Amino acid sequence: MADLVGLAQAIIYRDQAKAEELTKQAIEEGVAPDVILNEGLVAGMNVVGQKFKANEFYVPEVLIAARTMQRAMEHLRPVLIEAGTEPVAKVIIGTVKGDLHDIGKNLVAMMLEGAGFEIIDLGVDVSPEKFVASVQEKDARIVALSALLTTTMPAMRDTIAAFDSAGLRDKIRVMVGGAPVTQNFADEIGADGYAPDAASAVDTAKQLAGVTA
Ligand code: B1M
Repeated sequence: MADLVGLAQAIIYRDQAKAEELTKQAIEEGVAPDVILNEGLVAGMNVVGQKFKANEFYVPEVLIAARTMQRAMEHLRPVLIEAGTEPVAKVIIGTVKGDLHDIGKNLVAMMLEGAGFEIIDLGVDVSPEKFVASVQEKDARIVALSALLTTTMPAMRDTIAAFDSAGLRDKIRVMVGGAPVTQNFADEIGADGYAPDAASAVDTAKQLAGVTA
């Protein structure tokens, strides 16, 4: 019988082989893919996020848990697509222009994917023009900007200004984060949301998507 509690545990304890095995088993038994996603994988990642916030897990544990989930997702993704399960929302994420740091941004992307968001990752050193083009092309609702350098924080403001100039500002919600970024800075540049860490980024993205966190 499908073991979704065991699947969640496999994510929390970062047991990749078990996570893949239980995901395949649940698919073979005909469990609905959104149930496998929400009651197995996302439930596990939620606990990982809580443990990260409580300083019970650190960056390596979260990264490995997220990778475990991604391996399980490789089996589930085709079934989800076939079933037409809608993602929570589409998120375009990137580290802003001039900034090459991506460890935190990748962690945020993985946690968001773990929470059911569809992620379009533009990478690092992303210009305002590239963010604008991606929003136009992908029709995403949320844009997530990361910066690790005080010298690249102004690029967040420039990116929001570029959305304004392109007439896109009302169509999207912009969230910002990264070690030097604060709620005050987010307010100052007119961002819609801020999160201090990857687990809180999930709560912020859910709020921006209109989903109860
Ligand atoms: Co650089 N670097 N670095 N660096 N680097 C810092 C950031 C620095 C604080 C080190 C220091 O001087 N003490 C300093 C910045 C100082 C400042 O601006 N005030 C610095 C500097 C100066 C530089 C260079 C200029 C060094 C040089 O060349 N002279 C250079 C700049 C290159 C560039 O970007 N143009 C540089 C280069 C590099 C490496 C390439 C060597 C490497 C990056 C590798 C990579 O990312 N692939 C690197 C690293 C690793 C660091 C440190 C050591 C670690 C950063 C990190 O990955 N942390 C960092 C010092 C430090 O933090 N101790 C440092 C772990 C990561 C999980 O945390 O990224 O904060 P973090 O992400 C967190 C939160 O911030 C949040 O969630 C994450 C998880 O909880 N978060 C978001 C992040 N994005 C978010 C987005 C959200 C929400 C939350 O919503 C959208």
